[in-house]
Order: sequence, then C-alpha cells, then structure tokens
Amino acid sequence: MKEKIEDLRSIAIKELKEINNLTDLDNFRVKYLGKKGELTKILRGMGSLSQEERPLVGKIVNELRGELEDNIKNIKSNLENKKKNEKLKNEKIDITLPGEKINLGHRHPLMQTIEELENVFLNMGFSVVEGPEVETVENNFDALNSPENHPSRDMTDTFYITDDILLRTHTSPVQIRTMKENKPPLKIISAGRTFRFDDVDDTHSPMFHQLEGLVIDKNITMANLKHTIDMFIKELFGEGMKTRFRPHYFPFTEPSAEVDVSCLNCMGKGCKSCNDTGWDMELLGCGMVHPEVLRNCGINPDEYSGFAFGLGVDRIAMVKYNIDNIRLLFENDMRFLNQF
Ligand code: FA5
Repeated sequence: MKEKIEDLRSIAIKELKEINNLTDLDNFRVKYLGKKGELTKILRGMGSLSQEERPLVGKIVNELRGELEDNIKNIKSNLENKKKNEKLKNEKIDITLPGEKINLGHRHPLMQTIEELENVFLNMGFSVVEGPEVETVENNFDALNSPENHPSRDMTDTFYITDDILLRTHTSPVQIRTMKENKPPLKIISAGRTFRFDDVDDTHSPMFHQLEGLVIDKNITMANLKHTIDMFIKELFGEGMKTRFRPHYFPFTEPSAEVDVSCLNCMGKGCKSCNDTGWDMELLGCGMVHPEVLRNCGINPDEYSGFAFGLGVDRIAMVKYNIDNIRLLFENDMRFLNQF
C-alpha cells in the first residue's frame, strides 16, 4: 500500500508541474482531493488493511493531502498573479493620448440677464420673491382690478387650464400674493416665465419672461417710481441711457406709464435701427398701485401708497446684447448661445 501511495504521489507531482491554468488546477484538485478523488478512495479502502497498517497508511495519506493542498495553493497564487500582470500589461494607459474635451457650457443669456437685474435691485434694497407660473384667475385678473370685459382676459389672449386656472399672463399676480401674505412696508421683485397667446414676431413670443417690482410704504409717490426706474436703467445700460415715460392704461395702476429707453445703436440721435426715433422698443409697464388693488389685499389706501412695474426681461436682454430677433433666445442654437 505504501508503494501504491508513493507512486500516486510521483504521478500527482508530475501532473502538478505541467499545470499552467486555473481550470486545470481545479480539475487536479477534484481528481485527487475531491469527494470521489484518489486519496479519498484510498482512505475508504482502509477497511481491508490490518490494525497495524491502518494508522500508518492514514498518516501517509494525510501527509500527501497536506503536500498537495500546499502545492495547489502556491500554484493558484502564482497563476492568479500571472493573470493580473498580463491584464495590467494589456490595459496600460497611454497618458500621451489627448484627453476627451469636456464642454462646460454656461448660463443662458436670459438667466444671466435675470441675475444681473436681481443684483441691481438687491443693491437698491429690494428682496427677491417667487410666484407660481400656474395661477388663479382671481390673482391674475380679479384682484388686479381687471374688468370682466378686459381684452387680455379673452380666451384668445390667455392660456386657460380651467375656467378659474390659467398660465399667468404677467408677473403681477405675485404683487397680490405678496400684499395678501405680508404687511407693508414692502419692497420686492419677482422674475419668471409668463405666457400669452401672442403671435411670434421679432419682439413677441408666446412664452417670455418678466420681472415684477413692488414698493408699498407711507408717502410713496410717482417721483419714487421714476427715480427707481431711471436708476436701474442707468445701472444696467450706463449713464448715457435716457428713459421716456409714455402715459398708458393698466387696470391695476393709476396713473400708469410705459417706458422706452434710448436706442443703444445711436444713443438717441436717430438711426435706421430705431426708425430715426432715437428710442428703442418698449421695455416695461409701471404705475402707482390702484387703491382698489390695495383694498383687495387688505391694505388701507388712505394710509399706504406704492408703485409697481413689470419689465420684459427678454427685451432687456435684446437691448443689452444687441439681439434683433426674440426667437434667437429660444431656439437653442449653440452658435448663437456660445457668443454670451
Ligand atoms: C404688463 O404685463 C404689466 N403687468 C406690467 C406692469 C406691472 C404695469 C406693474 C404696471 C405695474 P405689458 O403687457 O405691457 O404689462 O408687458 C410688460 C412688458 O412685457 C412689455 O413692456 C414687454 O417688454 C414685455 N412683453 C409683453 N408681451 C410680450 C411678448 N409677447 N413677448 C415678449 N415680451 C413681451
């Protein structure tokens, strides 16, 4: 029996020397050490041995098992290292290859304009508030003193969701929300998207952006309004920029005005782009908050007064960056956007 085990050892050691991959190594382990392996077979057949032979054979078989297990462990670790090294060799990174260029992009010119406007007003002591784009008819029209028959309430001018809910046609409902929720004095601005059933042309879009301003306190007059608008236009476009207040009608302000600024191209002298008027397109509407609107929001008009304004942000961006067509702001053409 001893010789038989010795022969088995020689054969196993010879086989081990020829193994050069992990699959063959595992097959070897099963062949010799597995449940039905060669060494198990010998141990099972020990019943036929004499009492004296049994412990001796058991010892030799266990020694051989230990020797084979050690060998298997070593060969396995060598093969795994070899495999790892080959993988590392093949996956070598060529650091001299040029990297992939990552395009970082930047804020949209309209967002840049909103941020700039907000900064100007923050420096003038205004706080920034937000309002929803989906509004109630009450906040968008009724509380703003808009008569039932006002043309802007018409189905053709406004995107209605239900009879009482709509996409806000201006940022003025934020005035109502602010006045209903807070007590004067108030000094806020609010920028965001607005929606109207307007035909698209060079200066009109059905979705555009407005920035609303509202100041309510004791003894606020039209002089405060004019001064604020003048200051902000000069801050944004430079000292040479003039403003023109044209009388206008808004149901929620009295008196009301629309404001134009000098043509940036000729600085008011008159040129082709302003049709020789010296004035650029209309940029904003404004006025003294109507007493009825103050009353609707629980503010006593005998004690408080205020002014409000609504700027067309897209048009401000157009004047600022000399853009002659509003469509360019919404087409997302990278050749256009990369200029800002
Ligand atoms: C209003 O929307 C008033 N809520 C403004 C206001 C606020 C007046 C507070 C008084 C007190 P108006 O409809 O004129 O007003 O619009 C204001 C500005 O939004 C316009 O001057 C213009 O710059 C811009 N605007 C209006 N319609 C469009 C449009 N379809 N596309 C791009 N800009 C527009």
